Amino acid sequence: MSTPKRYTITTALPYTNGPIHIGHLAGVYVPADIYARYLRLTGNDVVLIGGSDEHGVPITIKAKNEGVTPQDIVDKYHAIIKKSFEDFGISFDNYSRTSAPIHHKTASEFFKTLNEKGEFIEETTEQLFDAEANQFLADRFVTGTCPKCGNEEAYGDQCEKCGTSLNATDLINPKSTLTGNTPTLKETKHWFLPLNKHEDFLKEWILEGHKKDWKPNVYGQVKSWIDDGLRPRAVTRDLDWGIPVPAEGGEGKVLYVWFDAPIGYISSTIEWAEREGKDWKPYWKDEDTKLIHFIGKDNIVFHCIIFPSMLKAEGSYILPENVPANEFLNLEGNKLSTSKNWAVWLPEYLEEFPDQQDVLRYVLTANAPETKDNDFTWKDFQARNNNELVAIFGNFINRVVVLTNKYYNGVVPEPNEFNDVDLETLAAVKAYPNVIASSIERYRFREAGQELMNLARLGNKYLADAEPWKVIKEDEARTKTIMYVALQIASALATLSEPFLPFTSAKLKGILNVTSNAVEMSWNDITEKEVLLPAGHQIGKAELLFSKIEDKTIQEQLDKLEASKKANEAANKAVEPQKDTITFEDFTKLDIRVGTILEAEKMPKTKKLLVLKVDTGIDTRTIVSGIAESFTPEEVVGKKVTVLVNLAPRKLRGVESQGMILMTETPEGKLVFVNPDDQEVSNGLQIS
Ligand code: B3M
Ligand code: ZN
Repeated sequence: MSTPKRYTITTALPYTNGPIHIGHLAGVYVPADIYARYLRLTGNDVVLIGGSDEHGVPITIKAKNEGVTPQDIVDKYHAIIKKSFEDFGISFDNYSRTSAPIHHKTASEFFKTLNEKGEFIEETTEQLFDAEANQFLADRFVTGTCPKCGNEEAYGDQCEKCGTSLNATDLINPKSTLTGNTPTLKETKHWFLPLNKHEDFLKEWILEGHKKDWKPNVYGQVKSWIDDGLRPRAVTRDLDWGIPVPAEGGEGKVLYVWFDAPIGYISSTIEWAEREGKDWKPYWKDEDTKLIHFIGKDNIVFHCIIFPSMLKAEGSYILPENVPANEFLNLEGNKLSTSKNWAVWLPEYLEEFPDQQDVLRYVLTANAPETKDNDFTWKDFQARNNNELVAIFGNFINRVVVLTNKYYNGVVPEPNEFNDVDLETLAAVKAYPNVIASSIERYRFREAGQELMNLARLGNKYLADAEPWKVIKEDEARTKTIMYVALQIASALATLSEPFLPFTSAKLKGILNVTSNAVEMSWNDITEKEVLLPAGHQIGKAELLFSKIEDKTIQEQLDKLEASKKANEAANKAVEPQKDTITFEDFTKLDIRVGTILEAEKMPKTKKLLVLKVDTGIDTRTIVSGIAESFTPEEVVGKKVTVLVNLAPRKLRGVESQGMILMTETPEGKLVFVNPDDQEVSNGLQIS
């Protein structure tokens, strides 16, 4: 196995304007965590860096909408996000935030260095301006049509549809997201990073240097941008939320969020090193260090073109060795969306599936969007849990532990002669660390996770074929050998599962009693050591590692999504257009009165009709109303209602209806009595 190295592993800094969901976990944090845990287990010097991205327009917009300060927003979500990462076992060495003083200092100094070196162009140009909001419009303050792909909802800094990075003035038909106004142009001064100046270096470094080892999706995107030609890019903004521009003429301006955020990786490393009494510099400046950025595909341009150009311009930093960006995860066939609440939020997941972090980690790894967008479905989640984690991994471990306790009081037996199957099995186990490692080192985490499951499969099959529960009746010596072999597999699983299923691994190590230094194993020991779990070693009692997920639980999740879908449809459903104008005389023809329902019963042999007795104030009369699918008779008795009393009587199923109760129907199809105080009744619903 390769000699130990130093690794700086960074993970995209999430915007602190909401909690995180399965898409974030699958695309960035689970793969980064698997990678970091694996590298630590194989003896490397690893720092896994994370933090919250607390600047930028989305945060100021959210604050504005909620009537609070941007600081309130970031404080709230930083705490929530940080906790989610801890809960899901993302093993950050440091999780910082870009509002931290160390970050402001690091980013300011970085800017000053580039400024002093003459790496920026200072230019006064006309930028989009919203006069009503008295605000320059960049980034998410402006939307318009993408000049590249025609997407009508592109933002001022990027089109999320085609991924192109844009300047706000590139947008066709720009609109302010603050007021909806069409912006005007106004002069303002900014600092620009001339990306064009770095084009040759980028071509040589990526297009020639990383053609083979970068993922095709990443390489392809980078190539198309470079081929299009790079242009200077503003790295400052006219905003009041962010890091003040540390230069003359920078008053009232801040650093562009995408300028400061990646420097956050450096600040977070410095914060960590200071706490640990280490020197941060080798992690960012030593040529032998491998810098790896884990990100989602929408961040490729920033990590492969802009940030490397900044690092190169500064001059003393290393460049990323690889940027294994993932594609997107969808949920039940639709794009994950915060605004549509089409997501599985991590805090909610944990409430509904307590202690089942590893199940989600496993499923997200098995379905990771590594080479193309991929779908998360609850049915697949259930199947992977029940058919793989429970039926294979959990079942194997449970059998081994239960039988060892039953036959040998939990003491690993002394093996007797190994037969061919035993020897082949033991040899196969020794091959797994390399097989899994090779997948992980090539950023193929899906494959790696499946190989781990294959090892459990091997164990499960070995036991099922060897049938120690039968053999014990006639051959005790053979049973000992079988159980010994099975215990070696269990022990390998305890170590090799750690990167993928850290909570399960810890539990399993506890059960096998291998947490003391004497027996604890590193990744490579599995291949190198003759014996993993020695005869005479005492293991603990069986505990369930995974439990079956029932259909009912899955249905609840599907129902929740269905409710989100309905709510969205309702929000999007246009109200009925207005009918033709009527005269006041027309209106006065209607005699509408307040009434009270006195009695109600179902019309026999119908689904929809209730026969009501209504006190109209004039009389008590019979009204047949089609509300039986929304109300039981008991529910409506005593209700005050609005009644059209002079509607010509008509017979329904032989009963004469003498008027009409006014109702409205919500977009979900539920009938509601007309009562404008009712929260279910929204403006524009027709009374009929
Ligand atoms: N906050 C964008 C995102 O969450 C951004 C990443 C910054 S990484 C330096 O997708
Ligand atoms: Zn586009």
